[in-house]
Amino acid sequence: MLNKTLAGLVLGAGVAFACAQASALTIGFSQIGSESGWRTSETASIKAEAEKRGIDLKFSDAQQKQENQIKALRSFIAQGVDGILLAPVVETGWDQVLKEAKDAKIPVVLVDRGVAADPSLYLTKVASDFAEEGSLAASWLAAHTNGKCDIVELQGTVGSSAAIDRKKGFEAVVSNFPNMKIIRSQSGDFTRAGGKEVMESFLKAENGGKSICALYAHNDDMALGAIQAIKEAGLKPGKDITIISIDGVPDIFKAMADGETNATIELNPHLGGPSFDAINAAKEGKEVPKWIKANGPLYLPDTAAAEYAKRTAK
Ligand code: GZL
Repeated sequence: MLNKTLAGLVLGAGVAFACAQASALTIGFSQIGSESGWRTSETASIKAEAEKRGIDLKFSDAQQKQENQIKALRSFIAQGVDGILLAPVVETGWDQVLKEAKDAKIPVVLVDRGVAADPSLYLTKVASDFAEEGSLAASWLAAHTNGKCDIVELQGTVGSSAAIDRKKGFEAVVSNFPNMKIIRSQSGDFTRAGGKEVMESFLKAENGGKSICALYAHNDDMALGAIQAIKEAGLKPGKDITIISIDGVPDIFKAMADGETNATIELNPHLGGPSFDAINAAKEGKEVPKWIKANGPLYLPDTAAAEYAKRTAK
C-alpha cells in the first residue's frame, strides 16, 4: 500500500511539474514608463500576476519613448519569447515591428492603449473604451452644471489613443449642449507636473480662473497637479472650479473626500490576467476577441472616503 501511495505521489508530482513546465511561459512586456500613479499600479499588478502564474516576465520601461519600445520588442522577438505585452505610448508607427513579431509567430497583446495598425498584426487589445469614458465624464458634467459651463481640458499624452479618444468621447456629448464649451485645451502629458503647469497658464489666461466653470482632466494625476495650481491662485478646487478626471487612483479619492475634486472614472489597472489568458488561449488554438474591454464606474464624493480607505488598506 505504502509503495503504491509513494508511486502515486511521484507520478502526481511529475505530472504537476510537466504542467508547470508546459505553462511556464516567457513573456516580454514593453511598458510606457511611470508617468502616473495609475501606470505604476498597472506595472505592479501585471508583474504580480506573472509571478503568481510562474511566468518569466521580461520587463522593459521605455521612459515614454516609442523608439525604446520598438527596440524592446525586437529584443523580445530575438529571444524567441512566447508572447509580448505592449502598452503603446502612441497610436502610430507600429506596423513594421508588429509585422516582425507576426512573422516570428509571437502573439502581441496590446495592454491599456491601442494602435492605428491592421488588427491582424496583434492578437487582442485589453483596454477600456476611452471614448466611453470621455462621454461619461461629459454627461456627468452636463448634469452637474445644468448644461451651462465653460470648460478647460487637460489632455493626455499627444498622439496616445487614451488622449485622442477621451477627447473625442467628451466632445461628442458636449456638442449636444449649446451652453457648454471647451474654452482651452492642452496636453499635460498625463503627469502631475504637466497638469499643474498647464492649469497655471489656463488660470492666467482666464481672468485668474474666474471665467472657468470646470476642468476635465484625462487622468487623475493631471487633475491633482491642477488642484495645486487652483489653490495657489486663491481659488477653491471642487467648488469655484468643478473637476472631473479618470483613473481612480487612491490620491484622487483623498482629494474628493477633502472636497477638492468632484468625480473620477475608475480605470482598471489589473490587465495582466486577461492578457496572459489571451496568450494561453492563442497557444491552445482558441479564438480570441480583438478587444477585451474593461470599463470602470464613476465615483462621487459620497463614497470617496470609503474608497480611499479601501485602496490604501495595508
Ligand atoms: C489609459 C492610460 C493612461 C492613464 C494615465 O488607459 O493609458 O495612461 O489614464 C496613464 O494615468 O498615464
